[in-house]
Amino acid sequence: MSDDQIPADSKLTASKRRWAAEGRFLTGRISRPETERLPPGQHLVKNWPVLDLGEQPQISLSSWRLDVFGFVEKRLSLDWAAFQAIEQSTRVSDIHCVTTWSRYDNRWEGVSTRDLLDLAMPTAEAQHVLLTSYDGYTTNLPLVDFAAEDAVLATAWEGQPLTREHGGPMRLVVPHLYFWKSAKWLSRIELIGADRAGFWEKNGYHMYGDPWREQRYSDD
Ligand SMILES: Nc1nc2c(c(=O)[nH]1)N[C@H]1C(S)=C(S)[C@@H](COP(=O)(O)O)O[C@H]1N2
Ligand SMILES: [Mo]
Repeated sequence: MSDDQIPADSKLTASKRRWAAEGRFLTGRISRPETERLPPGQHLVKNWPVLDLGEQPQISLSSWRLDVFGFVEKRLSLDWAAFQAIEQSTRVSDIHCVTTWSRYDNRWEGVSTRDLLDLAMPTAEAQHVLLTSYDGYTTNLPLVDFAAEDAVLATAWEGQPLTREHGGPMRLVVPHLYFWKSAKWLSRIELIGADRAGFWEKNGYHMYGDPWREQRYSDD
């Protein structure tokens, strides 16, 4: 959605203006010196490993939905056509998996998380995000990290539709956190106040997961 389609006095414009005034998502967290491109304890791979809980759900585009709810001014329940109608963005970023592999320069296409948030309009209470996927997987992260400039709800990788094994038809990509935060087969985005642990976070992984601080496990 471009700004010129929005009436000047709409709630959306007001909310965007409020975010800008608060500098809410301008954390500077994602810019790193080039010398720090490979985080500590990581090694580079050229392939793209598949990691998940073992069940890879098959979701037809006709039954696919994305629900956004919780602390938002406008709840969303988007079908595939509605999701495609949101402005599409391209982002190139690196993957860092907690199992120590990293993969550079992945080209993602889809909806930037900021464009989605512009539609849902988080309220002031919203501080964290709890994600739920079609395979039952859950994971959590702060709203400012979900809203990072290079975070994308990806439907394509390297110009091709995202394959089922990598989370197609749509997965989250939040490149500045370990890849377990990037939920595959994403179905529900809940805006919450206090942080709540997801699947791996309940099983010993770190609540935040910053690769440059090696926040792999909860006691790191
Ligand atoms: N829905 C869902 N998303 C998930 C997972 C999962 O099991 N289910 N695994 C996570 C983990 S631990 C990693 S490392 C990445 C792996 O993504 P990939 O298989 O595309 O490399 O997906 C993350 N997202
Ligand atoms: Mo992982």
